[in-house]
Formats: sequence, structure tokens, C-alpha cells
Amino acid sequence: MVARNIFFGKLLFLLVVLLAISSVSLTQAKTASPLQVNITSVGYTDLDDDGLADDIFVTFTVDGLKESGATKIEIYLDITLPSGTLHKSLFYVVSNVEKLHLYIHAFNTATESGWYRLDLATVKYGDTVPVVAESSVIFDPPTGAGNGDPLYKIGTA
Ligand SMILES: [Ca+2]
Repeated sequence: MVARNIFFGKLLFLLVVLLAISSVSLTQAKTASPLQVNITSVGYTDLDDDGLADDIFVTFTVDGLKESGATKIEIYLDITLPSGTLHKSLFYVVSNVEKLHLYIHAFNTATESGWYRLDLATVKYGDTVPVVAESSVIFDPPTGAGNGDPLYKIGTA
């Protein structure tokens, strides 16, 4: 009788451990990956065919997006010129995928010689409070003068 109680005691302990392990794995499977924004390339070229390599491009990924349905994100792009001039832009994107590959073309923005700073921030509005992810890069476009006002274009990369 004592041996039988010990056997059932061990069996009950084993069941409790198995249930605990399965609940941990279920919890981990439901947890969304954290929001991340990663700049994959940045540079300049003549994107608007005006003969001047004064257009900045940036490609980047936004990961950790998937919520229960469509997820709204805001993308803030700040380009700081060597003189301190700041070009600010904001894009709204609605996504139903986990990871986006995007590009932004900033026309007529590489108008000074020296080092540029590019700051990219993403805000995700989902089921909970807004979440922010940021990434920055410093780079050196060419010397030269621009031709026209800054314009922007965004798309999937
Ligand atoms: Ca151009």
C-alpha cells in the first residue's frame, strides 16, 4: 500500500512537471517578438534624374509587427545636414505581416558637404501601449548643391 502511494505520488509529480513545461512553452509561443528597426543601407545617388546626385536613400527593416490584425505604424525620418539643417518626415504604414522591408527616397536633401546624421524611429500601435524602436547612422554624401525642395518616396524593398 505504501509503495502504491509512492508510485502515485511520483506519477502526480511527473504530471505537474509536464503541465508546467507545456504552459511555459505555450506562453513563449504567444509572446510577440520585440519591435526592431534596422537600417540595412544608406547612401546617395541621382534618383530623380535631374543630373545631381543629391538624393538620399535608406533601406531598413521593421520587425516585431504582428498583432491580432492590421498593425498601424508611424515612421519618423530625420536627416540632419552638416550645417544643422533638419529635414523631418513622417510616414504612416498599415501592415499585417511580422516583418517589413522598406525604402525611403529623400529627394534633393544631400545639398551640403560633410557628415550627415540619419535618425529613424518607428512607433507601433497595437493591442497594448505604443512601442518605439530607433536606429541611427552617420554618413557622408558628396559635396554639391541641390536643385529643388526636398521630396520623399516610401515603398517596400
Ligand atoms: Ca537628383
